[in-house]
Amino acid sequence: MNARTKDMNIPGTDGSTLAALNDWVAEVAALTRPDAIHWCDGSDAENAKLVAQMEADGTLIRLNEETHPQSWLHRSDPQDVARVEHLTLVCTPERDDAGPNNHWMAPEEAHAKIDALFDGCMQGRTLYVIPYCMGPIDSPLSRCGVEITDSPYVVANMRIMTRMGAPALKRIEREGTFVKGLHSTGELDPDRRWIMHFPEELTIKSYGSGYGGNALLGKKCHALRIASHQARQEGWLAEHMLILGVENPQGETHYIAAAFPSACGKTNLAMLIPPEGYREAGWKIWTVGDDICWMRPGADGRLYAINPEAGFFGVAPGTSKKSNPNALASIQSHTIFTNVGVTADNQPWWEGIDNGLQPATDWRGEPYDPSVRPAAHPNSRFTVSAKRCPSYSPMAEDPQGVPISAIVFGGRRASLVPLVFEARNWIHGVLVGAAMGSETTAAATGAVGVMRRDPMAMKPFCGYNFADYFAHWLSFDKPGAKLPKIFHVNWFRKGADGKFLWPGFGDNLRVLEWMIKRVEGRADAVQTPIGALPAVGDLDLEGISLTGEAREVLFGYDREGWRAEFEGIGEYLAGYGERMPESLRNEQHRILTQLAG
Ligand code: GTP
Ligand code: SPV
Ligand code: MN
Repeated sequence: MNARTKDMNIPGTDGSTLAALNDWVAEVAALTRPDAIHWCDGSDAENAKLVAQMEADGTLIRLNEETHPQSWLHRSDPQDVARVEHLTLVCTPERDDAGPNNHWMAPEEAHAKIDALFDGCMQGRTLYVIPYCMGPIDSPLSRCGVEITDSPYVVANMRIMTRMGAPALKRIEREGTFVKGLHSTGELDPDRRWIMHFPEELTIKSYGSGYGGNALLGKKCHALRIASHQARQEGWLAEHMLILGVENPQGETHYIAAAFPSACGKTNLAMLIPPEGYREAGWKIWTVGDDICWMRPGADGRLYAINPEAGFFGVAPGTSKKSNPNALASIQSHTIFTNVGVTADNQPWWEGIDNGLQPATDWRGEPYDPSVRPAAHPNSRFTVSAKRCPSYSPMAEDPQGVPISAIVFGGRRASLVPLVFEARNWIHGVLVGAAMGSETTAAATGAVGVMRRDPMAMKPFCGYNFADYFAHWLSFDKPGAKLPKIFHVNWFRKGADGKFLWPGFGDNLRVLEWMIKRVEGRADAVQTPIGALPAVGDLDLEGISLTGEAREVLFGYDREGWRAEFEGIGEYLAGYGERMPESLRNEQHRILTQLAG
């Protein structure tokens, strides 16, 4: 491949046929002053070399080769275990373009601040250039980027999570454009840490963290924050959604996209195993994606979706043979585990794995003592190729994407919100998404279990003002559009005893079946001001037993409670001022009036 040189010692030496890329690498090298530059080709040999090097220096610990072939444990810095929302910035020239939903800094100030940290930060390290493609390499919906990092752990993860290496570089050279992501782990000092986005410049700069969404820049930084900005300009949607295919006994498949906030059940729903009766009848679930969805209208007016990712960066705790057998099967080999515990014979272990084994060492590398800390960090993760998932859909590689029949919003709501309801039309559906609330989880630093508004599960990920984002969503409702129906679910409603009232996991298919029947016009519903709810008898509940309390609250709605909720929603929307689309405010007002009447 032309003049591309590997492991060269002279920063800035020509590595691509694209001048813009070479120039940028040279500029970054001049600033960060690495000892060497390596252009990643994504090959097995390259990966083996990097892994061996990380094993030698302790970055990766080899797990039990017999039970978990080609699998490794990484222990991150204990102060670097989750996304850091307070240090994540959207740097638009105008503050209002970032909106009240983002932390903001003026671009010039932001560049100066973070470039000072990058100055000389790669001395003694290797600078890796990672060309990657988000989405199938031959899809018109895909977009490319290049991440520069000094972390071999990031390289190994990006290789699983994206289409990384030579084919991506070829596409970048053909297209001539790419998202620039500059990352350094720096000193891993929380006081010297920033995750900055410059949407107008298609640029990301991340310093001081090696963890997940802070460091694997193709994921949340590119595929959501930067992509949401591009999607708005180009007429598509970049969303924090899983995509799954539901195949009925007649062999027809409906694709559903669902937005739940971090650690609220996307991976689990995407890999769902049907309950026994459904399995016997011939129902199947196909996993297209578990975290991010890019959608755009096709020639027939329907929305077509791709999963821009190639792997899963999934929450480990709670993953068991019972809760998510597809995930467990996926991570039997060729997996990187981050911050889980290990057994005495070096098998990965986490709370809720339920495999009869006991942890010996916790995620900090200390002897396990449940009175000190859990064995696995609550936000511990596995990184694995989507191709290892038994339910991975062949359609996930289709360059045209899959047609979406239903969009689902949902959060963790211990009270008020019923199991499922349907929006009456697109505008109402956008309001349902905009009004989403959820209790916070360990996926980000900060308090856990606090209710907050998380519109469309995009609070931490929308790269621009939410008011403009809702207007963009509304703009899809135009003549000729055949838009999906919109639903809201809540798998996390709790009873008076504090326990979940709905069995969840595989049994969530009972709810999906009702949605599909609604899409096909074959199921009943009860109309209420908040939307259309199934009556208890409208869902197939054979094989599960629900208490009287569960039947009442999962399928009912509390008018007084919802009235207060809608007052809160009104206040929330008003916080965006004049920019908030009038039709959305009208819709909120219309429903509030009905609830009050
Ligand atoms: P991110 O990767 O952070 O975006 O998370 P996610 O939305 O993919 O969440 P995931 O599927 O990993 O689930 C997070 C937690 O929710 C796990 O502990 C699951 O066991 C739990 N969970 C998932 N689905 C259900 C469900 O239907 N009911 C209940 N009660 N818990 C669930
Ligand atoms: C999330 O927090 O929503 C994740 C994990 O999917 S991270 O990649 O860290 O964003
Ligand atoms: Mn996520």
